[in-house]
Parts: sequence; C-alpha cells; structure tokens
Amino acid sequence: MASVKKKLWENNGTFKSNDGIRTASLNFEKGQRTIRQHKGNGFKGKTKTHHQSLDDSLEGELRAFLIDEGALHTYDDLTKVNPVTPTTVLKCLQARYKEKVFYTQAGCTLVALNPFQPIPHLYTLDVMREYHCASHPQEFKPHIFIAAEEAYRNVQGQVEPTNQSLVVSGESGAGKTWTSRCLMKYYAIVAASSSSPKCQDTVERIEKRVLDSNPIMEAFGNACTLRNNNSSRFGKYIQLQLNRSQLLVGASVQTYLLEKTRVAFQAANERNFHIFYQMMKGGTLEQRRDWRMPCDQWFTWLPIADKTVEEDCFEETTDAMTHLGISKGKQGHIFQILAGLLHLGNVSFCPPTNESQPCDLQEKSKESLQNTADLLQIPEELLLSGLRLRALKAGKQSVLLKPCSLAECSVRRDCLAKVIYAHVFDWLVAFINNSICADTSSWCNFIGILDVYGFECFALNNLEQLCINYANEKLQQHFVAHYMKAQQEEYVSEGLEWSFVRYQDNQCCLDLIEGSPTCVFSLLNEECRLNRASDAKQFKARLEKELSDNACMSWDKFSMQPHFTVSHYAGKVCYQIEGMMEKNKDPVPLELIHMLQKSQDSLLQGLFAQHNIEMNSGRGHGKVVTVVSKFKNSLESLMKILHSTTPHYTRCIKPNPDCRPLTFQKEEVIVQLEACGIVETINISAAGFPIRIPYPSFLQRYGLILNSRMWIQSINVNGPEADKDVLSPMVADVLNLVLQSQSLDPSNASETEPCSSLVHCGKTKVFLTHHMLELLEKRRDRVRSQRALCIQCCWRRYW
Ligand code: AD9
Ligand code: MG
Repeated sequence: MASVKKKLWENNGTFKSNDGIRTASLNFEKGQRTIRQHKGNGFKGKTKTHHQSLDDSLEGELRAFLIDEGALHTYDDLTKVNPVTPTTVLKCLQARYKEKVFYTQAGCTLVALNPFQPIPHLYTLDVMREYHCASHPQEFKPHIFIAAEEAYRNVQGQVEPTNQSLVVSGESGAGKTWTSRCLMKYYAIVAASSSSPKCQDTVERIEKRVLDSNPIMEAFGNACTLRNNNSSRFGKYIQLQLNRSQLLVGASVQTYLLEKTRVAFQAANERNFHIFYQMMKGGTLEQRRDWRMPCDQWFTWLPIADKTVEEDCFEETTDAMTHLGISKGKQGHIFQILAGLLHLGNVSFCPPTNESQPCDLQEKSKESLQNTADLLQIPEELLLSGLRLRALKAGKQSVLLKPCSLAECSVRRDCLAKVIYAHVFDWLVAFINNSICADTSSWCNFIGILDVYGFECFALNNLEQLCINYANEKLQQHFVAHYMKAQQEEYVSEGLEWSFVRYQDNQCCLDLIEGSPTCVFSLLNEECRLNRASDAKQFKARLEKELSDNACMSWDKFSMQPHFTVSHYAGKVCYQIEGMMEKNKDPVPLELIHMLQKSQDSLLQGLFAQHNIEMNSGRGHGKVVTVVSKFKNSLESLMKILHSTTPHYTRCIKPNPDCRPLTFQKEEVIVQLEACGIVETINISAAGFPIRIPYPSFLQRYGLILNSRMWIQSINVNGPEADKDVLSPMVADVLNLVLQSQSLDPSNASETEPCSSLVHCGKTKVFLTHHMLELLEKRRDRVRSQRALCIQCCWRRYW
C-alpha cells in the first residue's frame, strides 16, 4: 500500500488513463481505499466511487500504473506479471532492457529484444556448454539457448523421437537472422562436442560447411534496406540433420520467395544485394578488369551510399564458397554473370526515328551492351534483338518479330536480369544442399530453424507484401492451433470447466486470401489464365462482387487508386491492384530464354537448359504457374513439415526503428507486441494453469507435506493401485493443507485468493498456477527442514 500512496502522491493523487479522457483518483481516508472514476475532462465529469464499478480497461490500466516498478525487471516470465496488460508487459520489457536483460519468457514463447550492439558474454562457448550440460536449463535465466537445448533434448524424445522446429519471427531488423545464426552455432558446438574423438573430424567438417552456407546465402540474398543494413530478402527453413547419437551429420535448406526485383529496382535509399558491392570493393585488380569494372565505373543498379560491414566481406563469401566445394572456376562464372547484369542495367533505349523500327540504343549504352554480351557470352546482336523485338507466332512454323515500345524494352531488360539472378540464386541453394545434405540413411531426426520475413505494411503494398503477410497469417494460424487450441483442449479432455480465454482466430483472413471456392488468390490466378490485358479497375470490381461478404475485406472510399484492404491479425494493410496481375504472371519472354540457352557460358546455359518454356512464358496450353500458386504450394509443404514437428516460438522485437544501440521506444515496441498477439499468449498461459503435474509425480514430490503416517500409506504412488480414485483424495489433502495454512497466515489476509483460482484437479493431472507451485515448494522446504531438525534431535538424544 505504501508504494501505491507514494505513486499517487507523486502524481497528485490521480491517475490518467491512456485515452486521456478518463481519470481515477484514490482516497485513503480512514484506512479505506476508494477509487473514483471520472468521465470527461479532469474532475468535472461524473464520478463512480467504487473500485468494482471501474470499467475493466481502466482498472487494468490503473493496476498497471500502480505496479511496483522497482521489481519489474525481475520478471523472467511475463505470465507472472499482474495484471497482464499491454502496458505492464511493455513496462516489464522496458525495465529489463534497461538492465540489459534481452530475453524474457512469455508463457510458451520467448521474447528476444534486439540490443543493436554486440553482447559477447551472452553467447560464448562457455555459456553454450553451461546450458547444454545443465540438468534443468529451464531454471536458468531466459535465453535462446534454453529453446535450443529443449529442442535438442526433445528430438530424441523419451517415448518416441520427435522432430523439432524453432520458429523465429518478428519484423524487419528485429533479429531473426541473427537469432537463427546463433542457434546454428549452438548446434554446431553441441553436436560436435558430444562426438567421439574418432568422428570429431567429420562432425567439424560438416558443421563448418553448414555454418558456411550462411555467408553465401546472405551475400546473395540479403541487402541494405531502410529498416535493416542486412535485411534478408528471402525466407529460409534450414533442417539440421542429426543421427542416432544426436550428432550433426548434415543439413538442408529450403528458400522462399527471393525478392528478385531488387536486382533491377531499388527503392530510394535502398540498395542492391550485398554480393554486387562485395565484388566492387573486394575484387582483385585482375578480376575487376575481367568484369570490366574500373574504380570509377558507375552502375545504375548499384546505388552508392556509406558502406556496410556486410558489403565488405567478399573474401569471407568466396572462402565459404570454396569450402563448400564451389570451385574457383565456377565462382569465376558466377561473378562474370553478375558483372554482366550490372552492365545490363546501364543499357537504355530511346524512341526510334522511324516508328516502324525498333527502339534505338542510346549512344552511351553501346559499350554497356557490348560488355553485357561479352560477360554473358551471348552474341551482341542476339542480345540487342532480344531486348527490343518481340516474337509473335505467325502460323504453325514462322515467327514474326515486332518492335517493342520504349517501356517494353525496359521491362524486357529488367526481366532478363531478374530471371538470371533468380536462377543463379537457386543454383547456389541447390549446390549448398548437395554439399551439406546427408544421405537419408545416415540421419534420423532434424531440428528445423525457420527465419522468414515479418509482417510488412508500407505506404505502397503490392503482391510481394500480400505473399509475405499471407505467410505470416499461416504461421500465426499454426501458432494459435498449436498452443492456444491445444492448451484449451487439454483442459476439456481433463474434464475441467474453464472460462476460455478468447483468442483471435485468423481463419477468416486466410479464407479471404486462399480459401475455396473463391478468394483473392483464385481471382488473381483466373485473371492470369485468361491472359487478357490486365485492368486494375475491372479486377477491383470482381473482388468487390465476389469477396465483399468476408469481414476481413474492406475498401477505402476516398482512395484514388484501385486497391483492397485486408484486416490481418497484425493490422490492416491496403494493397494496390495496379501491376499485381502482371507480377503474378511474372512472364519471361520465350525469346529471352532461347537466347540464354545459346550462351557460350556453360553455367548460364546450364541454368536454362531445363527451363520449362511453355509454363513460364505463360503461353501454350500448359497451366500457367503463377507466383501465388508457387508460393502457396511451397508454404503448404512448409506447414506440413511444421505440423509434424514440435515447435518452439521466438518473437524478436525491434526496440527502435533506427537500429540505435540500447534504445527502447515504447510506441515502437507496443505495436509489435500487439501485432504478434503477445498479450493473448501470456493470458492463455497465465490465466490458465501452466503447471500440469500427473497425480503420481505430484505425490512423489509433495506427498511429504502430509503427516508422515498418511504419507507412508501413499508411498507406492506408481503401483497398480495408483489410479485417480486413490491418488486424487491425497492430492486434495496436500492442496488443502497448503491453502489452509496460507489463509491462516495473517500476513496473507488481504491477498488470499480463492482456491479455484490457484488449482484445478483434472482426470489425470493437477493444474496449478505459478503462485500455487511456489506455495507448495515453500511448504515442502519447510517440512524437509523440520524433519532434518527432528532427526538431528533424535540422534543427539540417542547418543
Ligand atoms: V529482416 O526481416 O531479414 O530485414 P532480421 O533478420 O529480423 O531482419 P537481423 O537478424 O538481420 O534482423 O538483425 C538486425 C541487426 O540487429 C543485426 O545485423 C545485428 O546487428 C543486430 N542484432 C540482432 N540481434 C542481436 C543480438 N542478439 N545481439 C546483438 C543483434 N546484435
Ligand atoms: Mg533477416
């Protein structure tokens, strides 16, 4: 009470709610606590004078305001914060961040705050070993290594082995990739350390190769963006393969939706993939001469800005490539192709003097075209015609070449760059997989680490954001299904009556995007199949007609552009329709593929040798494989894998938008907490009974709380007679004893909670709150020390 008074004293006896309209004041006259709620500004509005009459949200906020801030940083698990509101959770995380505590448990989820500065002592080899060797790592301070270790121990499960998944989510720059790398290092160390000296060598080699896949994929798939200097522009699920002895024997990587448009287009103040800068800065004089890249060469597709660390690591990338078995020769081919793409970006056209003629190459682009042709090893004439002439089928045999418009020429140039880059990236991923994947016979279980792009909402959102946000909806659904539904179902199966905490089910949103028979994806695909000129307004009309009934769909009446708005679990996002159908088709002109197949560069030629022309050109009678169909399929297989594993969730939080070290901005964090539904997650864990102990185990540990005669009767709790009818009365006795002594203790008088809020007895288990567990533990310790004292006395008397 003293702290309440002090806080109100400091605040002139009043508390103002977040909405700034409602106020509450406390009055301690005559030892009575009265809380007045005032509506309207200040004290002029109506007042209510009873605590009970405060509306729920105000009461929650008021209690949050009165919380003992001095102790906030000590809450290792947010389920112990009381009350659980966005404000208290935020305050707690802020207090911990201030104390440089970056990990906090939130029930079944680990919250990781990004320090934005190296914290070396947190991740040393000794720390890893400590978590790995601990008999109960859960008793340590929250850490990503606890999740890592739990997964490692679970994988060989006592009953049957179960594959594990560590799902790392969060917004751009929150620390997903950093956390994933940290997990991989942990397993590389843990798996290697437990190997016998005989096989140590193999393990080290494979573990180094697995780790080396990171710098390669980051060089080719990451870029500096406004939100993160090392932003992953693709999603990744890596499966670490373990053998029966739990040694790391291999790994496989699955990637999702590389943002290939970045090769040819970078938003203002953003940059191209790191690898291009690495080549510019790290290539030897000889290499740069081969790539036609003198120091003063300027490339349209290489916006220049201050260098970042990641763009400085050419040697690290090439070393990793060599280590994974990509020969120097092959590397040469790759870099030559990439150099060709940079020169291609400098090629531009101007309108022809004669309209029936193809566009003219700009004077300044002549050298660039030649460089591109040389580096891609394609005849210059063929490249030029590929860029400015469209092939039209005339009859069965002949082909007509039609000049493209100026805009079409640019589209074809960009398209060529994108398709080449995407194929190089896929080739690298396939190579990495070949190099690190173990034979199916040599591994039996895996631990998967998922690092996917977080929820995105920009000023302009298009197909990329729709796909990314759809992926996040799927993950959220998996999370809800796994934890929330599973928890509640357990209560039901145990025969408990429990007022279920309401959680947000995002099925409605998923129905809108991918449901049957009609959804945004199906309508988009239909437009692509019809292969007619895309019209945004017409498409919007279709969406309105077919999907208006879905509660997650809405339209902004005042928007000038055709759009649709989706209410995602993490917030509303307005998607522009213009360009969406074209992006979904992602057409690659047939003649460009033919051209690439004629390249003298063996690697480039090989990349397109198997290219299914009919499918990807969007022509012919084959079914068009659209971007959303491909993405949906790959995500579905990912979800299947996730559902077959035991998941461990980590939510990374970005404490400020500017990546400043140790800076916590409340507004920034609260949005992310709401977006990932953290308060709901905590409520489920805290409002429920997170500790579940089967009756026999309960009696084994706490049976001694009963007086010794009764306890002796119950020793054989695992025996055949140990059924619920025998055990549950004893469990009830233990609980009653503890609760009764609790209520008799005068110091607890004001805090006594009803029994039903601390404990429930199910069919096979006792369900407890953390508070009840603490009471039981205290009581057990007391009984044990009393007994020890008693034994000592007996001994003394005896001697
Ligand atoms: V994006 O969606 O790929 O744009 P991520 O992956 O969530 O994003 P990333 O892991 O790249 O973010 O983290 C951003 C930066 O935060 C890193 O480059 C580190 O400099 C920094 N970071 C993240 N976590 C930690 C940490 N635990 N300790 C120190 C960290 N620095
Ligand atoms: Mg990342």
